This record gives sequence, C-alpha cells and structure tokens, in this order.
Amino acid sequence: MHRENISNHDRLEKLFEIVRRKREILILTHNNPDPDALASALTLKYIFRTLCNVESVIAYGGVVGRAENKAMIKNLKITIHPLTDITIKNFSVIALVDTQPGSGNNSLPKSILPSIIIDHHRPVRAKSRKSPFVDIRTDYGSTSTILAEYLKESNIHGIDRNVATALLYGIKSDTRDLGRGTNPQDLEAFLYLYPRVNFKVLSRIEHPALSREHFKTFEKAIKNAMIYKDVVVSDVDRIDNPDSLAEMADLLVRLEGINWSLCLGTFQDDIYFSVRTTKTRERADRIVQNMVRKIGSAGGHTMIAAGKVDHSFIHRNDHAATINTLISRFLKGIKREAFQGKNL
Ligand SMILES: [Mn+2]
Repeated sequence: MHRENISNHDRLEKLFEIVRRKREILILTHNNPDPDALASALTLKYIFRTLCNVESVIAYGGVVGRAENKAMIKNLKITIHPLTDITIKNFSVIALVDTQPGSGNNSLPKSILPSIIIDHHRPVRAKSRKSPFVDIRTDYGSTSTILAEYLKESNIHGIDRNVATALLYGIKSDTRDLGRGTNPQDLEAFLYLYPRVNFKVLSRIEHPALSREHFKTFEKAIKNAMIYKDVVVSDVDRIDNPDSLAEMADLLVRLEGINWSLCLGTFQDDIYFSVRTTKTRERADRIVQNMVRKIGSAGGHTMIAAGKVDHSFIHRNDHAATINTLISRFLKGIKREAFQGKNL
C-alpha cells in the first residue's frame, strides 16, 4: 500500500488545499473508462463542487465502448469529454483516477505530473510518488471504495443519488458483486451507499440493449477459444471496442474446470488483452507485466489484469507473431506451457 498513514479527514483537507481557489481543474480517467473510473471521476467532481465550491472537467482517453458504460453516462447524467477536445495546458490542477502516470493506460502526456492520483492498481508506479497528493490502495477492490470513504468523511448532507448509484456500480463491477479481490472496506462502502442508490436506474445501467457487433464478438470469442488443461485462451481478432475483451475473459473463465482465461483482440492496430483467474492467491498483475516485457504495458490486480501492445512495436514484427508471443509468455507464466491446445 502506498499511502501515508493518515486519516481520510486529513487526506480530504490536503485535497481541498490543492483545489481551493483553483479555477481550471481536470479529472482524467484511464483510457476506455470503466464504471469504477467513471464513478470515481463523477464523485471527485461532486466533492470539489459541494465542499470547495470549485468546478472541474472530466475527461477520458480512448472510447466509451461497453453498452453498460454508455448507459451509465446517460442515465446518471455524467458530463465527460474526450481528452482530444481538451487543451491540457489550460488546467492548473490535474487529477488522475483509477490510473497512474506511466501505467500505459491513460492519455496524460508523459511530461505532465498530475497533482492528484487516486487509484488501486498494481504496480504502484515510481512516478506516482512524486505527486503532491497520492492515495493508492492496492488492497482495495475499487477506486470507488476510496471515493465513497471520502464522501462519508465529508458529511455532505443528502448525498446525490446519482453519485451513490455510480459508486455502488463502480464497486460492483470491479469486484464482480463483491466476490473478487475485495476487502472489508469495500463491503463497508457498499453498505454505506446502498440506502442512497436508485435501483431502478441501476438496473437500467446493468441491463442495456446490446449491439449486433457485441453478439458477433461473443461468437468469435467462443469459436476461437482453445483449452490448455485448465486454461482458456481466445484471440477474438478485430474488436469494435477494447473493453469487450474484459467481458469475454469474464465469460470464459466461468467455463467448468477452468482456472485462467486470456482474451486477446485487435483494435486500431494495437493488441489488447485481458486475463482472469478464479484463484485468489494468484498474481495476474505480475503475469501480464511479464507478458508485455519490452513490448507493451500492463497492470491490474490479483485476479484480474490487462495489457496492451502498441502498433509501433507490431509494425516492426508480425501481428500473428506478437499474438503468439503473448500467448506463450502467458502459458509459461502460469506454468502451463507443456499442454497442447484443444478446441473448446
Ligand atoms: Mn478500478
């Protein structure tokens, strides 16, 4: 854990010191933001507005792909801008949520050190420690849990229901309904938020209409799945949004007898992948870091992790060869390299 041993109260004070009387505040999520990132950004904005009387702007890199995430933005009225529409140098304070500098999954230029970093991913990046405000809790199931603690500490009267709904969904989706990579604080935050949630809206977010493209990706993920003992690997090939891989990896790891899943796909010439394990004692974050050694970036948690190989590397090599490298490094990392792949 890389946070100073200070209370949430002192942490909020420090946060307020940084933003008080500032006018241009940017809150940036990781690329292709997930519910945890969106909820964390929304809550930070809400806290700044309600307690410091300062406005801020939420931005993201990549695309909002998943139908659930689009439904979340729409139903909870989250105002969010693509980073390409933003002039970063106009902002005097930059906050990163659910990501860190140098993790490879956000679009903040390398030359800029954010003033605020709130995250729960491993590894803690060396650059993060240089920031004036760092709250990285790698033992937490979600960044939303940290923001829920801030909210509780702040004693805002009558918490906004959209904010509570977003945070509860952020916790739920990062921890697969509190069953994966959670600690007692996640449950405590969940219970704190529960009475304030709009469940009708939450249900609409969790069960949106799904595109034909989405079902085609499912079809490919299942058709291309290969089994190596208790491991399932699927190269989904072209995908219409990078975060569909997380969904496919979540789906395939539920196959009976399976302990690991790896789903790979290609989006705008970059290769993305997601890893899942059912084993609580494994370190998926370490496995993925080994997979991208010298060719990309990756990180995550004990049971879920993800990474990316940039097209700049792939051009010099062969796309298929890069996919093969990732798969063989993965199988080697989990000591299953001796097994022959069989169709599902
Ligand atoms: Mn998260």
